[in-house]
Amino acid sequence: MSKVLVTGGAGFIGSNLVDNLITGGDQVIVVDDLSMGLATNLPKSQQIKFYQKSITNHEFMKELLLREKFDYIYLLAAVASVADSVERPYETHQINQEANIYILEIIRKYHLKIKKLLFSSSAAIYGSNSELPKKENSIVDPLTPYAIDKFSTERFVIDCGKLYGIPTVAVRFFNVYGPRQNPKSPYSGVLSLISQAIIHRSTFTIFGDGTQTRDFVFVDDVVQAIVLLTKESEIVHQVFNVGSGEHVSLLQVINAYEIIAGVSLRIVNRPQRVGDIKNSYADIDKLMEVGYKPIFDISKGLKLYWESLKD
Ligand code: UD2
Repeated sequence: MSKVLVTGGAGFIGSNLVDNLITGGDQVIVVDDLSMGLATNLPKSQQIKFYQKSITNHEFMKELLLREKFDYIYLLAAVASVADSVERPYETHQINQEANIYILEIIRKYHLKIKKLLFSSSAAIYGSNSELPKKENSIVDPLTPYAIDKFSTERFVIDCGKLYGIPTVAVRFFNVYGPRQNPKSPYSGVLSLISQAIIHRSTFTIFGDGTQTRDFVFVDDVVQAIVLLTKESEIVHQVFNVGSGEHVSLLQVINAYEIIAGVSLRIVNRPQRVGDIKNSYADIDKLMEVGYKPIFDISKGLKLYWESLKD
């Protein structure tokens, strides 16, 4: 049994990870301010302790880290909306970078003996680089406060990990989707917005002509990847893309979803969003070399997602 900290553990990816850890017998401590997450996302279990706190609360985080002596730490808490980071660059920086550096600092200063710390970065760091598929050593071009914070924290986590002998790893998520994705903001993941439109029989807006492509990766595959990277002690101070390794257009995804849900979406077309990337998909060879094997293709993943929404 390991003791694990998951920041952002009540959120979309975090709560799916927590399910997996609980099943594996771990003791899990969740820190989440519920800005996007929901307490009801967490399974009812003696193995979980939940703190509704912001990771920017230094006093709380320091006390928690010194008291609990974690084996593994997953840094998933973030303001995930790129648009929000453009509106509030300083505030989102406190969460997306500063709070994470503080956690590293406590580990360094107090010589905490963790087995692995994983930081979740994003495909956003590749910015306008049009190279496809994106490799971990492709040129990065972070264009927004969100992407800048993700990239610099990634570097901190990896290079300070090396410098101070802290076992760390970072991952760059592509377009993650699946149960518990929150459709609350217009900048939420497109598949959560399409789901909403299907459920409420409302219109769905396609920005652009719908031929833009994305690497949609089902959340269970993401959980598989991040658990593998933390538990494998040999893997340190590296960054990995986390995607499905496949890419589909928005129109193809909509079509597949319509068949699964048995409905026809009412679609409105609007001009392409400013800064929208035309094509994005991950080269996942590096991740596959260490044992990752994506299990859910888009139609399998969409079916499971749709089932979870019907429940
Ligand atoms: C994703 C991430 C973002 C960042 C980026 C990196 C999500 C939610 N966002 O942005 O955080 O990491 O990748 O490249 O995972 N769309 C519509 N109608 C809608 C909503 C979206 O047509 O109502 C389009 C949108 O313009 C885009 C595509 O669908 O072309 C996917 O949009 P998204 O917001 O799900 O994800 P993305 O790739 O812009």
